[in-house]
Amino acid sequence: MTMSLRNTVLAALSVVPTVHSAAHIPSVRSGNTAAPVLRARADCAGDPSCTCDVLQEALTGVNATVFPSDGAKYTDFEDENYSAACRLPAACFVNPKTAEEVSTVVKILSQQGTKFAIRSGGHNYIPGFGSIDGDGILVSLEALNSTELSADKTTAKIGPGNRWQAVYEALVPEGLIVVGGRVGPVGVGGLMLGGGLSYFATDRGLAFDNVKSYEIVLADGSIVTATADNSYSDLYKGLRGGATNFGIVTSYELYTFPVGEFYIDARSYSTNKTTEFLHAVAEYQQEGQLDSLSSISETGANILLLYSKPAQQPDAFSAFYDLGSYTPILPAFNGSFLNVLALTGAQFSTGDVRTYGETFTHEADGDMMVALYDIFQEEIANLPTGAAGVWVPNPIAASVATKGKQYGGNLLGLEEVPQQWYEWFITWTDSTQDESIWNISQQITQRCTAATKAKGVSLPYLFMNTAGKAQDVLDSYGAANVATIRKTAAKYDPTKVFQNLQNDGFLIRKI
Ligand SMILES: Cc1cc2nc3c(=O)[nH]c(=O)nc-3n(C[C@H](O)[C@H](O)[C@H](O)COP(=O)(O)OP(=O)(O)OC[C@H]3O[C@@H](n4cnc5c(N)ncnc54)[C@H](O)[C@@H]3O)c2cc1C
Ligand SMILES: *[C@@H]1O[C@H](CO)[C@@H](O)[C@H](O)[C@H]1NC(C)=O
Ligand SMILES: *[C@@H]1O[C@H](CO)[C@@H](O)[C@H](O)[C@H]1NC(C)=O
Ligand SMILES: *[C@@H]1O[C@H](CO)[C@@H](O)[C@H](O)[C@H]1NC(C)=O
Ligand SMILES: *[C@@H]1O[C@H](CO)[C@@H](O)[C@H](O)[C@H]1NC(C)=O
Ligand SMILES: *[C@@H]1O[C@H](CO)[C@@H](O)[C@H](O)[C@H]1NC(C)=O
Ligand SMILES: CC(=O)N[C@H]1CO[C@H](CO)[C@@H](O)[C@@H]1O
Repeated sequence: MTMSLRNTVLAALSVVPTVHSAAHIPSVRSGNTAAPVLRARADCAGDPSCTCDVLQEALTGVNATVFPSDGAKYTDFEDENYSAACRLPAACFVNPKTAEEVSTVVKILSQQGTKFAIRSGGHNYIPGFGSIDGDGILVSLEALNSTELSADKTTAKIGPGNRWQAVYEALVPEGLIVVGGRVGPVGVGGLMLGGGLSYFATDRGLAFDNVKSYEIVLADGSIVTATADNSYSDLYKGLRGGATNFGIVTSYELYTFPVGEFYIDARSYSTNKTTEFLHAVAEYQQEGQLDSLSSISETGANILLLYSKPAQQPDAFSAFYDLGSYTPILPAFNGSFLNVLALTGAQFSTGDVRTYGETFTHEADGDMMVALYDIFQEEIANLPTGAAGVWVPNPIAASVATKGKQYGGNLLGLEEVPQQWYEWFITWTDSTQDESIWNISQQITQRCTAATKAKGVSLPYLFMNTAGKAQDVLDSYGAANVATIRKTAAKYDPTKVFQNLQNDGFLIRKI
């Protein structure tokens, strides 16, 4: 690249001011100041590797690094994604280390019209969401990994590139915690955008119901802070459902709360008890879950009974105690939240495993749960050799919807009833099986959804964090919420950078 190209790039970048002030009028409304400079830019004419060079030049001397496909660390970056089916060969990886560097990256991608994908923890299962192949660039946020407590310790600013493990390791020794993921290795960035299911949902709603402010880089490169009551309050509200439709979030400021010891009871029930077990889950939803200190989570036959105070067999879990024999994973104990993470994190290996799953929702109903499990068993009997299925009901209390409303409202359109958010997934290793597994997955969702509709217990909501590639997640929030997301996207991204250049995602362009 020539010196004049470098100067042109740097000049272009310095023209657009970065905006920190919360009270500032959104710069997108005062016209895109970058536009005149665009004509003088180096024109990559859609060639992503040329854009990689432009990024490299612009970021020389700052902290971010661009990893070209022949670079030493390229493979490390490619391999970050959880599902091996999502480890795609981007034209290059760029890892900005500050919000300013993210802004530089967004301006260049926008100016060059180059396709891109955004990745935080890489745990999304859908190829092309947090990954992109050679026709685009992956913006990898893992260096935005700080966790900073406010001076009065009532909030923590958490970078999207964190894994929850690091967040909790920073907060729990202070006697504090935030509403976040249940498993240590999972990323912050994507989980927070989809809502975020934690062990505290019954008591405190979803993770994003507990955000005080978002710092986000918009399409024109401006860096804005959105809160419930500043001039970006519409953007703040939009981010409680609208996910990747507005920009790249560079920090989540979450309310903290005190945390002490938990009663931790991890056990597994024999598969020949599945019918009784699923009825116990439904019974827990009607009674035990009303005790908002309790939560249960499952992965296949393993279940974690968690109570957010020291206890001895709390009544909330009596539906499970009544089931009789089980195999303890560990004898029940009182322990810290970091003990909980050590237990759950160990359940998820990565290696070369490909993973894909989908979701659907219905009102709590034990018989329905058994019928759905039977459908799943029938379908996974058709899986090709080497593939396996895991069935994960997530019992959601009515209070999750209520708390969301109390904490400022979100755009998910949740109904205030006890409900099941299913999460099920398939693991395999042979890439030639990808298509047949995606097909079987869609078949499972279709059959299960039809069964819940036939019984009149279907709910429209689809949980973004566990949804499949063809599922209409935004549509499931209802027409009024879709209209809000559409309007907010049009206001903050009038040139449609995140609609048209973003590789894939739950985007408003699709509906
Ligand atoms: C083992 C495992 C355990 C899980 N446990 C939970 C759980 O307890 N609770 C729960 O709610 N979910 C859970 N999930 C689901 C999880 O929330 C999603 O996989 C989520 O997408 C992970 O976020 P990420 O940052 O790792 O993903 P990524 O794949 O990096 O990102 C997901 C999506 O968000 C976009 N994105 C990411 N960061 C940003 C950003 N900063 N700005 C704009 N767009 C961005 C990406 O482009 C992509 O479309 C789990 C998943 C796995 C595999
Ligand atoms: C590089 O990172 C350091 C530490 O985070 C920061 O102080 C410095 O300002 C960054 N440099 C640039 C040019 O962004
Ligand atoms: C955070 O990111 C920086 C830069 O990539 C890295 O050096 C550091 O090890 C990371 N910290 C954690 C806790 O992962
Ligand atoms: C169920 O499985 C358990 C353990 O695998 C076994 O001990 C028990 O005999 C089985 N019960 C029936 C009725 O098959
Ligand atoms: C946890 O601590 C409580 C209160 O000290 C105690 O009553 C209970 O027996 C303990 N539970 C376990 C499993 O040790
Ligand atoms: C998957 O489904 C599509 C659409 O129905 C079909 O065209 C394709 O042949 C299927 N592929 C496999 C491997 O089953
Ligand atoms: C984050 C993660 O799971 N990374 C893994 C991706 O896959 C490679 C190759 O199998 C592993 O080495 C990484 O640990």
